[in-house]
Amino acid sequence: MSIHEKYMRLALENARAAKGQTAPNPLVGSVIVNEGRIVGIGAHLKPGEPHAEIHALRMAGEHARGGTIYVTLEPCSHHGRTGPCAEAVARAGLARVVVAAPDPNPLVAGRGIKILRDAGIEVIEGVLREESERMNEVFNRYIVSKRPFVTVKSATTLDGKIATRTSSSRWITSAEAREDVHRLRHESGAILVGVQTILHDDSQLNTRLPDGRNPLRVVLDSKLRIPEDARVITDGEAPTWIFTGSHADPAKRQRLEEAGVRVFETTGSERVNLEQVLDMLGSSEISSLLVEGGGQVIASFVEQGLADKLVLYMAPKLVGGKDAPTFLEGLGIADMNDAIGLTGLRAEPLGPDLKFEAYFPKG
Ligand code: AOF
Ligand code: ZN
Repeated sequence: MSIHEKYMRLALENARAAKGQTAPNPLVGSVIVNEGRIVGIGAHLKPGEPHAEIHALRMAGEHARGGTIYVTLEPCSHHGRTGPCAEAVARAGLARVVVAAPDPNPLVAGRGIKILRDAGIEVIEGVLREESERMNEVFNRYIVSKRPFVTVKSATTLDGKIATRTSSSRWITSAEAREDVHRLRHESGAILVGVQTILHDDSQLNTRLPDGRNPLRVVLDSKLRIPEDARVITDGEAPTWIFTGSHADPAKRQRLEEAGVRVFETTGSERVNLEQVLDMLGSSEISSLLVEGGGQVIASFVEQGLADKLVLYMAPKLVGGKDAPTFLEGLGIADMNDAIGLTGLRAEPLGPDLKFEAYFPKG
């Protein structure tokens, strides 16, 4: 491992430590090294608070002068909630800046690097770039599209079933896999299901982890069939938003709103318009959305090219049955040559189960 990779790895580790608390901002870490000694370390912890480089510069003080700063993301050039880091780095008299990935934020996008080079500072780009980009897959999608990064999550048997032929589904996967799901919820800005899932399971859609934070709960319910005593309405664990189509009962809508739920009517169709849902979430700075089902809702996201990533837990169990459901319903693909090709497939054991992660083709 090169010396640059060694320090960049430390910066990445620091950045990652804040996973789940920086949204909609990226995860960013920074390390300052002078004459072979680490003189400053920083991470971005929360929107509105200083960027990683600023924490590291403050720690380094005068020891920054003449040193090298490692940053996992191109230093910013804009006046946002905080000042431009590229200028702060230049002022502190650093000799060299090592950057992992460029900042795709249209307000930055290369301008940070330019400020540094114009100030006569040596800039080395691309050290552990892929790792930084993967760490910020959510931010990278949100900051250019202003829509959340959409992760579809499901849990199946080894023959791909999400329930038996009689709809029995509890529990398919192990406690280890279920804990991982709660970590995913903790890291997500919002969690989304169709009303069918609420009718079937009365799901709470909360994070059951010590110190876990609950995502915003979103229910797609074109005709407002949700029971008024559903737990997502009465338990007060987290805000709940319901999206309907254009044919929802106004009296029921009013009662739900009086119970503290926000109800949004999407337009153009009796069905819920998913693009409008994503736009609304994005405009509320929700940068990541976890779609947990059911099979029809997942199929709608996939068919419309709105899913970014699949997370699938598979248990070494078989239930069989041609009527036992899978996580992807809808009409389905007719010709195998048209199958949806996922990329970047990774698998990891979780207790007795396997966790798969893969990416949908870019829509
Ligand atoms: C960095 N280092 O640690 C972070 C950066 O609203 P602000 O002022 O916090 O700006 C947020 C934007 O700044 C964010 O969208 C991204 O482009 C950049 N975030 N940049 O150099 C950091 N968090
Ligand atoms: Zn900055």
